[in-house]
Amino acid sequence: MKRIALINDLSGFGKCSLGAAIPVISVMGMQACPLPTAVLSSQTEFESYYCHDLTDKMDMITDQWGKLGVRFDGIYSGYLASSKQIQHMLHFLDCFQEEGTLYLADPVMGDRGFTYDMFSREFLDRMKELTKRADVITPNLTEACLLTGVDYEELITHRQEPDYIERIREMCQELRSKAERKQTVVVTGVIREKQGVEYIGNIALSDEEFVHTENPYTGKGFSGTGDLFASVICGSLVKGLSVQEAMEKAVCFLQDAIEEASREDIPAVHGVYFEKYLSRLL
Ligand code: PXL
Repeated sequence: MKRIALINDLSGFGKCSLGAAIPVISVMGMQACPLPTAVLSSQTEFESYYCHDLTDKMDMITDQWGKLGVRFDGIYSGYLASSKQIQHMLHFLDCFQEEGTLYLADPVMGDRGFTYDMFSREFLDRMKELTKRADVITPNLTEACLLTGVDYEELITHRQEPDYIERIREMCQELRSKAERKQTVVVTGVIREKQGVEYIGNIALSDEEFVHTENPYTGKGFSGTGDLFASVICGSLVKGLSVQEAMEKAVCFLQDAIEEASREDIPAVHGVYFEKYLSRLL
């Protein structure tokens, strides 16, 4: 059975991080091996939350896994709570990243033009280092801007222009050119307007493929959708699907879950009804 290491936090509410990645990887028929970076009462966009940081436990778990002699077909890193945790993640890669291991780094740092609580200049520099080592990165548009130094607010003023997607493709190409390996860049949450209607899409660029998917936008960004998306991409690529197939699978899984949560007016921080659609990943 294929095996994927999941380095991410465990949040009680928000349907994100390990709470999203474990069910997705499991239903796709692979072993999910969680390495929790922190345990939180809820994700950090709730008004108040408690965070139990596990930074100093990361190497202990990594080293015990090393002693077991286990190997991974995939490694997926998501939310990292500090620059120190990124250093521990680099140690994890030194131990487990080998030929044939697909490493997906989701550079979780912010969304909709805002940065999360853990963000700092130093965090960004370390995250740039980490993403260079990945086979696949899945930044949302905010994170892609941070990684390339593009001004998010300025970029989105071009939303209605015909070359908007081309601009983002160029950002993908710039990110790829910085990587240490042939990297696939998947930018999520690309919103644009066509004839007064808003669409949300994802753009992927690899050596062989350029993929752009798009669906009508409900106007609301829900917690955990980026994590669910990255989990499906990781699982699909480890299984050997193409980037196009992986993106289609992720969209087919998420679109209805998002639309349903939108219709029911669920508070965005609580996340979407993904559980009802897990069977689409079987
Ligand atoms: O979904 C990204 C994410 C993951 N983990 C934690 C978060 C967030 C986004 O806010 O706070 C703890």
